[in-house]
Amino acid sequence: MQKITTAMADMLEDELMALTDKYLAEGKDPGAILEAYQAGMTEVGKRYEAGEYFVSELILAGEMMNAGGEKIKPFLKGETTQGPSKGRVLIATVEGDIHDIGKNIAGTIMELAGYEVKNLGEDVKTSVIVDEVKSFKPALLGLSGLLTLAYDPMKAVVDGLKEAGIRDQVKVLLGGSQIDEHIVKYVGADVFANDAMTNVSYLKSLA
Ligand code: B12
Repeated sequence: MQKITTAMADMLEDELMALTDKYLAEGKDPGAILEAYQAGMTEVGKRYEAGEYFVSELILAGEMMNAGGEKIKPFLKGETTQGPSKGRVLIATVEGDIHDIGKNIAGTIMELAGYEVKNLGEDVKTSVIVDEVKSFKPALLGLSGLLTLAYDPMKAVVDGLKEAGIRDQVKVLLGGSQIDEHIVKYVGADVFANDAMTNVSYLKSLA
């Protein structure tokens, strides 16, 4: 798996795709492959912070992650049981933030675990999210954001739910690698997820 992480971090797209195909064909754990991709992404982020990579590399890294994710998705399917919907989940990346790769992965995993997932996309206006909660009536609202600037729009959504008198009708989960309990408290959310699986166990605990 280290080879996947290194290929991702070093931006070796052809090698990364070939390794992914090889490992999937060999029956290696698709979840572990996905985790190796993420570790590579973390390294890309570090190199960007260090001034070694630029936005063009971030874009390419995003494309590589999406391409790999598409290959891995069908294999993840075999791991989970699909049946009637266990509940509704609404997900969105909040206003001002266009990072959507992690949210989409989390959405796919919730779908595979049997939840009805509505994905509003990225850079979604606060009012649109609040209106969708009113009409779609999800059990869980997953707000994603990777930018520090995303915390205030997240808070605005929770405030909007309160103003609409529907805050107690939905659990609010914050997703993103930098989210912690302090941000949950600041935003007025219920829980956070730094990975794509925590939310599934949380959803199970709600039932
Ligand atoms: C790829 C990437 C991009 C791509 C995004 C492509 C896309 N379609 O998403 C592009 C190039 C567009 C981009 C743009 C920018 N980026 Co950027 N980007 C990244 C990078 C390298 C990886 C993010 C990623 O996809 N990770 C892989 C996924 C799988 O992980 P994840 O997002 O954390 O998601 C997991 C969990 O967090 C959780 N999760 C996430 N969401 C949700 C939702 C739910 C419901 C649940 C349950 C779970 C969950 O589960 C996921 C799966 O395990 C990060 C650095 C890093 N390593 O995180 C920087 C990073 C996030 N970017 C950063 C910056 C600064 C920017 C730009 C401002 C750059 C610029 N100067 O223009 C712009 C922002 C534009 C905007 N308005 O949003 C900074 C943010 C710093 C900060 N604290 O604010 C980072 C941290 C890089 C850095 N170290 O400086 N970026």
